[in-house]
Amino acid sequence: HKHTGTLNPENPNSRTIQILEEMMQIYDSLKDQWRARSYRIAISTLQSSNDTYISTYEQAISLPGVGDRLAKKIVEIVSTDRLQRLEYAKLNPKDRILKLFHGIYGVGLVQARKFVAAGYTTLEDVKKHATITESQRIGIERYSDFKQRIPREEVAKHGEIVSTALKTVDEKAQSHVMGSYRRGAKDCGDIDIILTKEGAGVEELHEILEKLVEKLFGQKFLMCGLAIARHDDGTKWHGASRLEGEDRPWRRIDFLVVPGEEIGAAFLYFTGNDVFNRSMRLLASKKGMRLNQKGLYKDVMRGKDREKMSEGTLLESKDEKRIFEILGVPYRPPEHRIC
Ligand code: DCP
Ligand code: MG
Ligand code: MN
Repeated sequence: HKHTGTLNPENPNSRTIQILEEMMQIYDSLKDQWRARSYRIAISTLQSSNDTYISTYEQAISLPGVGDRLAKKIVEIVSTDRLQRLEYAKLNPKDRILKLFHGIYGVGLVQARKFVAAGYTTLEDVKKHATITESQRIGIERYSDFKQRIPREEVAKHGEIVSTALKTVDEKAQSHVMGSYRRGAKDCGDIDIILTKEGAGVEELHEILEKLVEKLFGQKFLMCGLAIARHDDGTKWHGASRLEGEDRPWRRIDFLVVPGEEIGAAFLYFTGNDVFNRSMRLLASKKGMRLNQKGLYKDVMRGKDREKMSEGTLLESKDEKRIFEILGVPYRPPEHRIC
């Protein structure tokens, strides 16, 4: 095979071409002639668009021989410099099994490695033979449900059901759908919801969460609880919810309980994405400040190994935009918070 992409670095699409060629060769070797052919056509189209850098979905889909799926792949390559599908195809069988196990709700990399080392190769093996928690068992039984992306419109419906139920628990409490939904994603991995109430402290909010969860179980909206973590910096509740209908998939839903005073910092944290959050925290620490899901602080005292000695003085926690301002960076709307 010719690697025209690497041979012609003049072409602004040479990186895209290179990755598409690798993918095409994999389809060739899998004897998937139909896919290999559509990749071949897309590659030759890109090779002849020598003067235009194809970087958006609209540009890609307008190329002859490029359909919806390939256009999305091109956008993925351009924006992340890689193609997940290709990386998966390049994994060896052992790593594929590791990835499968690591994808079980509540199973970390260490435990997934243990399952592989024990010789398990399927989810059934793990369910039958490994010692796992009740939540992990549900994670296996609902594996394919939890792996499916959730259409944006459905996330909105779950959000409305929660907010309606919440009003009956406490009419002053509020819920907000966060995560990838707030960033405008057209589908989401799970449903992230902040629960808050102006002026309420942690104890009151815990009570609200408890009543809300009970109510939503009663409505047969919540299907199971998976984890609850009570922290001083907000309680997290993990579970699964489902729209009405037996055959509907279970969706992963996360509640984060946030005191009204900390709503700005919590919005920033729970909107993400995670890489953007890391970059904001790094920026804060470079400026001698500290950012977490409760607020932005200055004068954080650190010991000799940079371990934290004190929280420092709170600069801002209520107003998301002010946090950007104090950090000296232009406000970024949620849709642009992807690194
Ligand atoms: N978060 C974070 N660091 C983590 C996990 C989460 O900063 N290790 C924050 C940023 C995320 C938000 O919490 O955007 C919600 O976490 P999710 O795992 O639900 O991620 P997203 O909602 O961003 O994406 P997805 O559509 O996959 O759920
Ligand atoms: Mg999410
Ligand atoms: Mn989540």
